[in-house]
Amino acid sequence: MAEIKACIFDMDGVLVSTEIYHFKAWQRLTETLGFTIDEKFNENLKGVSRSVCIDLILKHGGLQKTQEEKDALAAQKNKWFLEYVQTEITPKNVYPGVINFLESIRKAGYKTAIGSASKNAPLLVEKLGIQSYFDAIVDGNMITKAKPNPEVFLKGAELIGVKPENCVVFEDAISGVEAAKNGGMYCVGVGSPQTLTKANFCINSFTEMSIDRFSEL
Ligand code: B16
Ligand code: MG
Repeated sequence: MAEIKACIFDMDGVLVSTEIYHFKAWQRLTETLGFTIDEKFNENLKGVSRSVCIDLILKHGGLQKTQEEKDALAAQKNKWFLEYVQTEITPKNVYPGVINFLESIRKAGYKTAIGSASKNAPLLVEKLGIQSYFDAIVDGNMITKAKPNPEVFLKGAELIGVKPENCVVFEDAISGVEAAKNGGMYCVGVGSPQTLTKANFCINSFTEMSIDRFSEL
């Protein structure tokens, strides 16, 4: 395996516990449409852009909508998501072990970036106060192709000046793990190996990651 020189982190579900609020907002939306979604279906929505989520949800409910109607549904979901963010999200929502791990890898000379599908990533990064831990941040406003396309991670690698094969991506979503692998990167899954089957290996939490374990990669 090539030498690792940089870490690219997905945001929602990896750095911060926001996935529950995306899920709650999607559930609220589907209830207005007359059906429900469960956690298993929600795995398909993780890491995927808002507009692709709308298409997946409508297909799941057997509904067809015009583009204008889809845009209105996406806006409603985002309004509810942002209400949760405003009331629930503070720096305390950064997952355990994340800050320690970021500090130790940066001290050891690794570059760091965020590669998130979310158009709300800049707002969240600011609310969490974590901007200074990253050399580059790529968010959903800067890309045109949703994960599993590797665009978000390739752009991150380009901005920090590291080749894809020298990057490790941390991801919680099936689509995100596939994006990392499609980009020729090593991938650590954050979650269950039964779900993230294509990851090189999985962790449950960054409390399991020390600089020694990381260096063994
Ligand atoms: P937004 P990530 C993703 O962020 C989330 O996993 C996914 O649930 C969400 O639908 C997507 O961002 C788009 O987010 O509606 O805020 O633009 O995991 O790639 O950091
Ligand atoms: Mg994620």
